[in-house]
Amino acid sequence: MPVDRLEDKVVLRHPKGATVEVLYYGATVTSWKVQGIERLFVSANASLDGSKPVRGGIPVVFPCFGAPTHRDHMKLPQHGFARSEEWSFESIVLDNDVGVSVRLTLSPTARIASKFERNFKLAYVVTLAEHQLSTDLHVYNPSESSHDLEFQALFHNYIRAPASSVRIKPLQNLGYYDKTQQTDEGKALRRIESRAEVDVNIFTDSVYENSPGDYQVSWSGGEIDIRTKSLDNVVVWNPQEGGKKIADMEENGWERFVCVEPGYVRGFVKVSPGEKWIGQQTLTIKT
Ligand code: TA6
Repeated sequence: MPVDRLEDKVVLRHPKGATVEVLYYGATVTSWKVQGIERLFVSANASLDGSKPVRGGIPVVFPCFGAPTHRDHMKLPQHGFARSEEWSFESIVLDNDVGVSVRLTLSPTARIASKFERNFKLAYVVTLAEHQLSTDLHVYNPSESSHDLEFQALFHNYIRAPASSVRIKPLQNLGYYDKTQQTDEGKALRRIESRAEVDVNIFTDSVYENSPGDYQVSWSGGEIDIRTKSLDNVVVWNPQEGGKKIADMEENGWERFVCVEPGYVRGFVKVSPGEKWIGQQTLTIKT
């Protein structure tokens, strides 16, 4: 069966051997295997039972990135609610030799509405090809009033890779907010990226502006390329030893991943009633 619907997740299998697992909780992609090799990092201490967001895989960040700053988001936790709600399986979108694809959805529940009053409908399409994984987030504003839906969105990719040899490009000359350094007003320090290839050998938490949308993430022995649409920013994160303070991080887990997270997180996407927005990424195994 190319699509197995289990109690807590859906498993996609490509005829050429690749597999992907998507938890209904958070619509979190928790595994992506190509040629039998796991390409995503999930902490051995991650909770996969729906009690907290998954530490690893691809959590979906919506409608706020980090602590809320928009007046519509003020009651929400860090990174919003999408990663900690139960999504519904809607349909198999594609099932052929090229790709296998499913669509999950999330609409307001009483619990969400108690913290986020705007109407919305989210659809998440996960597509597995022989060497590729695509995730598309569709955000609809079904509101019948005149309220715009204003949000941020991001794919929090935990790429399995030896952090000490990871290099990310092209980010040179981009402006970025360095969240590891604060200004006197307590804001992230704005810098210009001077490096042709960015590493994560020290604690890194950088939010790039006006980023090119396509990235190469390489390390000794591997490379994953990321192509995106409608995502103006990319975040590069690795906590290094600070990862010891993250309760669900496995021992020295930060040595085994880099987060490269395409998103729209500087300012807000605004979707008018009846309109929709789609943010997309495709991860391709190069080596
Ligand atoms: O995307 C980077 C980031 O926002 C970091 O600042 C870091 O805290 C990380 O996400 C993890 O956040 P989480 O809420 O999952 O612990």
